[in-house]
Amino acid sequence: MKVTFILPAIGRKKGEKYLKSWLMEPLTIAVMNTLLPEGVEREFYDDRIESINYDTDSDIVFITVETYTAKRAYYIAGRFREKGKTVVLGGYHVTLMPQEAQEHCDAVMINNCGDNMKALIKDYETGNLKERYVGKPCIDYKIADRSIYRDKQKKYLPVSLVETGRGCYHNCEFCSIAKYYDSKYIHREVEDIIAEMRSCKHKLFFLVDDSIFSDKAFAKELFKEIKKLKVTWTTQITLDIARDDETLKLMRDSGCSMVLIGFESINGDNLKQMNKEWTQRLGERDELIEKIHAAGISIYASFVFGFDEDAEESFVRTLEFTRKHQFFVVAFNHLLTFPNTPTYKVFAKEHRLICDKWWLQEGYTFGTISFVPKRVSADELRALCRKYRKQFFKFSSIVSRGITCLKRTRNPFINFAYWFINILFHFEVDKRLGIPVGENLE
Ligand code: B12
Ligand code: SF4
Repeated sequence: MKVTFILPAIGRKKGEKYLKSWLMEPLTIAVMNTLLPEGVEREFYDDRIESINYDTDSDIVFITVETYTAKRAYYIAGRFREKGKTVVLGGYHVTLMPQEAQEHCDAVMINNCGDNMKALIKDYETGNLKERYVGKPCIDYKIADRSIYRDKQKKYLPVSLVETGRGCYHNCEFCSIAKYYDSKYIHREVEDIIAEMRSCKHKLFFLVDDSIFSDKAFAKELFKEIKKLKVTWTTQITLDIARDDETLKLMRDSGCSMVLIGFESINGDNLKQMNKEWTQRLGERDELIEKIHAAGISIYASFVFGFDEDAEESFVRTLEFTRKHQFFVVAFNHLLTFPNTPTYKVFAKEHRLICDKWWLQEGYTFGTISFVPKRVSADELRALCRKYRKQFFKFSSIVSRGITCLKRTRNPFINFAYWFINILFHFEVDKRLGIPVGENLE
């Protein structure tokens, strides 16, 4: 019995390499590898960096699907099915759109794998494969087995990805995580996380949780243990962490040097529209940011444009805000109508979707707006995102923020990361835009 794992790529511009900042180790594959029963032979193709062998002698092909990779995933699934292989699809997009995915494979797995991985293998071996396996939020492994991509590790960015929990207890309307995990949060055992971190090659960690602070007691215990490892790490948090001085200190002392915060918008009405107005109740936003910075932790600030109040002045004000706080790095993304989220449903009801299934649309490119914004046109929104990214990542801005960041943290890893990431993003502003989704990958 042999299985093949596939991580599909988003797409590539003709003659160009895959976007460097997207090339992180595929933790999803390591976790699925861990959940396979013993005795099953396995192999892995990473579509971002290598060609897929469609003539493999595997019995089952497991493909992980995100919304941006759905078109490519369905193409790969089709090629394997032509060769008579059994194809199983799973992941975020499949959980959001199981009906659609089912048309392209023999079985779908919805939500987390859990025991379903073993059940599916058994069903296949006994000729009883079901069309649908439905899991529930769970984390059921001790240490993710990365041996499946050890031979490719050099091609990934030198960061180890580890998950400490899954889900988030907030319910922002545009968010796939809120929908996937039904606004619930679960976490792993601290001793498993620490053992996994010890086993990782790179001592710079990205803890991939969406909200590591969802269970305060757990977070505090974890930070105390991470401190003993003497590593540097980063994660995604919500601003409420800054209200808890003790946790903030524990975080800093354990090696946390940068956090990604999804501010999304600085406009109160927009925050209300996305059900994230709770961030306004936390207290003075500027003060909370200052507290995080004063603790020696840098901020990767993420903003989303395209909500109903957004026009050019939102970009101007947001740029001023990012300059005032001299953020480590920012993302100026446009709103994405991810399938089956409340945002998607509202836009569909208001007949504002330019294309229902933009992720499968012929000729769709990364950065294309898939809905009709209220105060600007779709093309203007796209152009504004580009214009203000360019402003933030121009060299004079990189140098001035770099000096501030140098003063904030003495950590050499983070100082190196600052220059590396900002210069990379400077060049990637235009590289990202227009990547044809699902194209130029053979
Ligand atoms: C790390 C990460 C990244 C890394 C790269 C990760 C990588 N693949 O190399 C970086 C920072 C580069 C990145 C970039 C992007 N990301 Co990202 N990322 C994540 C993050 C935080 C963790 C992913 C992870 O490793 N999870 C841990 C694994 C173990 O969990 P899992 O993937 O859910 O897998 C479990 C199940 O889903 C299931 N499963 C998954 N696949 C399959 C397949 C089969 C066959 C089966 C049976 C089961 C199964 O089994 C697993 C174990 O239970 C997630 C959010 C999150 N917390 O998961 C977002 C997330 C996946 N990213 C997202 C997005 C949108 C992006 C970008 C498009 C952002 C952008 N605008 O540039 C890019 C696209 C990059 C690309 N695909 O090439 C979205 C996807 C939403 C969606 N509907 O598809 C997510 C969910 C974030 C969010 N808040 O919405 N990302
Ligand atoms: S806080 Fe972040 S992860 Fe949680 S629901 Fe909102 S956008 Fe999603």
